[in-house]
Amino acid sequence: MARLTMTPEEYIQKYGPHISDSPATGWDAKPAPEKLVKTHCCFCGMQCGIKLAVAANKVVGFEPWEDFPFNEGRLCPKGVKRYMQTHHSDRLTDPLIRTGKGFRKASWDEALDLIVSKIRGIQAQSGKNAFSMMSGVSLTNEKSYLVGKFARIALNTANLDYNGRFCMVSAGAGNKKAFGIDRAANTWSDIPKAKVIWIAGSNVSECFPTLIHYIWKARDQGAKLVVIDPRMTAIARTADYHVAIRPGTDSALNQAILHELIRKEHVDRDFVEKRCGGWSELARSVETCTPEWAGEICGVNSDLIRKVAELWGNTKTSFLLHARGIEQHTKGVDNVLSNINLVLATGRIGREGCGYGTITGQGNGQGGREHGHKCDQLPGNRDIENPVHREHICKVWGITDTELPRKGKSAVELYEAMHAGEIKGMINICCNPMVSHPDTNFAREALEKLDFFCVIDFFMSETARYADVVLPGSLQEEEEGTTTSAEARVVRIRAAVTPPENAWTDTRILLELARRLGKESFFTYPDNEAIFNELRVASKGGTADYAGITWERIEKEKGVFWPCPEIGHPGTPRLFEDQKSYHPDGKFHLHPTPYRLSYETPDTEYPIYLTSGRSVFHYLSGTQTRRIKFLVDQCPGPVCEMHPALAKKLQVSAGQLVTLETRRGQLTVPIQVTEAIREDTVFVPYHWPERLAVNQLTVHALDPISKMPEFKVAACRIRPATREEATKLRSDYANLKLEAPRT
Ligand SMILES: Nc1nc2c(c(=O)[nH]1)N[C@H]1C(S)=C(S)[C@@H](COP(=O)(O)OP(=O)(O)OC[C@H]3O[C@@H](n4cnc5c(=O)[nH]c(N)nc54)[C@H](O)[C@@H]3O)O[C@H]1N2
Ligand SMILES: Nc1nc2c(c(=O)[nH]1)N[C@H]1C(S)=C(S)[C@@H](COP(=O)(O)OP(=O)(O)OC[C@H]3O[C@@H](n4cnc5c(=O)[nH]c(N)nc54)[C@H](O)[C@@H]3O)O[C@H]1N2
Ligand code: SF4
Ligand SMILES: [Mo]
Repeated sequence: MARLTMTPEEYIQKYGPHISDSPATGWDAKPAPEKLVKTHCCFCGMQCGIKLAVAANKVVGFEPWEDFPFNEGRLCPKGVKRYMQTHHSDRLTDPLIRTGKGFRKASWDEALDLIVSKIRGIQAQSGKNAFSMMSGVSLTNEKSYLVGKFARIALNTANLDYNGRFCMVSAGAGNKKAFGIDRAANTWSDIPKAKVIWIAGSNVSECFPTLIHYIWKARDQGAKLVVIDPRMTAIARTADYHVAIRPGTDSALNQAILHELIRKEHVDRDFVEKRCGGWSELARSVETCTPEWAGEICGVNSDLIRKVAELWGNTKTSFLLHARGIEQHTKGVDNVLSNINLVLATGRIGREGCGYGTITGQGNGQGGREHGHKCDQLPGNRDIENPVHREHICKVWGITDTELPRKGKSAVELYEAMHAGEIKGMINICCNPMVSHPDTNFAREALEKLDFFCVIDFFMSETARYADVVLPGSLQEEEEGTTTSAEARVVRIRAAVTPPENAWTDTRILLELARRLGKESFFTYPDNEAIFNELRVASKGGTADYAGITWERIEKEKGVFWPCPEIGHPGTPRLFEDQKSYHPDGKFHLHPTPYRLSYETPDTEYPIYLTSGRSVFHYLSGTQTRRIKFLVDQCPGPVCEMHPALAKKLQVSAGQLVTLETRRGQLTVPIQVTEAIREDTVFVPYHWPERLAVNQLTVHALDPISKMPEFKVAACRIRPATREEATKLRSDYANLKLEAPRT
């Protein structure tokens, strides 16, 4: 048993409120912790170090892990409350099988036998690819790799995709096009060394609270800050320049900025000519993109565009960050490339204080997008259609090329195929599409058409309610493994406790299913470390090369940055130090990004822009945070942020219930009147299910390259809610056991 760093009395004195703050329902945790387990927060891509306090096989609290180099003990509101989910009374503890009246408990044998017979039946009748799998990147690297191999070998289906399709794929595709590698180019420690910080489409303060410290450090040293967001977020309020852009127009803004950089001779000619490919075509593409032209499109003052271009052009060091605000569009890849063009045109990359990075969203959004979770990908970020890449993986897995499925359908395309009746079965692990899928009414119809649907989760998510079989899986803190943080640091996840009662680890479930599907010989791992060691071999030679990373090294070095091709290799905190990309020609590739409209823009019928995102108090589909009383008290349900001028025009006022309508559906919410948003745009956070889901309203149109859905732009109209809608809303809150909005 590990020794405590302080006595139980000191612990309770210092952290008492946390350990006595028991979950909304269920056990009252008072025991003094017996051990502290150094691991990482299960939520966002920051992967903050945390010490979980454990007593009697229960997580009873936490302590800050002050010597973990990224967050140095700092945590956000979700991080400090995360431990309260572990033994929540809502945990699923037995397999469940659907009956005419709901679910009944079943034995593992019965549930697994049923799943296997359904897989066999569907595949025999409709072909291998009629059975599909959806996965998620709250899963560790080991589980992500295992899911990829399980789908390809045990299910032998091409149709596997993951929830990063809603999150990181536009950034990934843009990064691969420009750099030949998909990760942030620098570690966060370069941020304080930069003199201009540029944040495009990220609500950093609410979504990556522990990253803010690095930005403050840069500010303390005189850095200027530019924020591009339709809303004046907390970070935008502190910026030197806030560009309150119209949703869906970032590529036009960036084209005009590039136009200005060229006109004012701020381009690093030597860098673009020697180190980049495609400069003259790119320069030509922005010849007519004046600030006036972009100002009209983006709904911002052309002088402001000139000022930010001047700031970006004049600095010697800089760090550009972006997140889903620019990526979740039908032109997400173009938006990403247009930001990268600004970095490359000024040659500020691969050096101290000269950085670029997309901020990875989910806990393992980085590692989980590298090791074969995606419909078009094999481990090591290899391409499933590339014969050389296929050969390497076939060798590692001991199969022939004909046994390895080819490229499958991406997440939304899977749902379209389910809706069309082509895909008839699915296993869903770690994804809650009934909240997070665009156009949830369409997603529901698709789920209802399945002949068989299985969900592996530790809570009865809104999606699990549509399942035929629900298997009780495990939380991050119940298995050994690794994740890869947003700065590409591979870190160790420690098992603090074992799954409660009759729940199994996710790994055990997948291995047992593989065995029952007759593929045991491909899945003989004595422990999770053996899975990681196979992942190392599978990734070797790929761009996401983990070959030199061991669990032991990670622990000793407090994380190792990939690529790390050999044991003796130090890892790669900063990419491109040799001023070369990972493309075979070693050049950075510039791409013109001609502006095009979003899939749906406001018109006379639906005149208002609707965009969506997050609140600091909830995580994604909310399954994990809507059960924690403190977080629910802080933020019980969605609100519609609206500018006072729009409220006046619509003759509605603060707190009033309104109904938002789009061509897909409607949503009744209270209004939050705020000047911190454009007059033509409303914003709704998306963490709630069913009739509280903003995704009833969104479009499922996709970026043609990344297949990312356009969460960030839809056209809506707004009117006061009717009496029936208000009553319905109150019953929705009652069903969710929440206090209804006071209106
Ligand atoms: N509290 C909390 N933190 C989280 C998460 C969570 O659910 N809750 N989720 C994690 C995950 S998976 C992710 S992906 C990240 C997301 O992190 P972010 O991308 O930072 O968060 P979002 O709220 O999705 O969107 C960011 C901003 O984009 C703006 N925006 C909307 N449309 C546009 C546009 O067209 N252009 C520009 N420039 N901006 C636009 C919105 O106003 C919003 O402020 O957060 C991670 N961290
Ligand atoms: N309108 C709108 N919609 C959006 C977005 C937006 O900005 N606007 N953002 C999109 C983004 S960026 C994202 S990332 C997606 C996320 O969308 P989802 O993937 O649906 O979100 P999660 O809440 O992470 O769902 C994970 C589910 O798996 C479970 N789970 C978590 N960890 C584990 C685990 O280790 N094992 C098992 N077995 N289960 C686990 C949770 O209980 C939960 O039910 O939402 C997208 N949807
Ligand atoms: S910033 Fe992200 S990783 Fe850190 S404590 Fe908050 S949710 Fe967890
Ligand atoms: Mo995400």
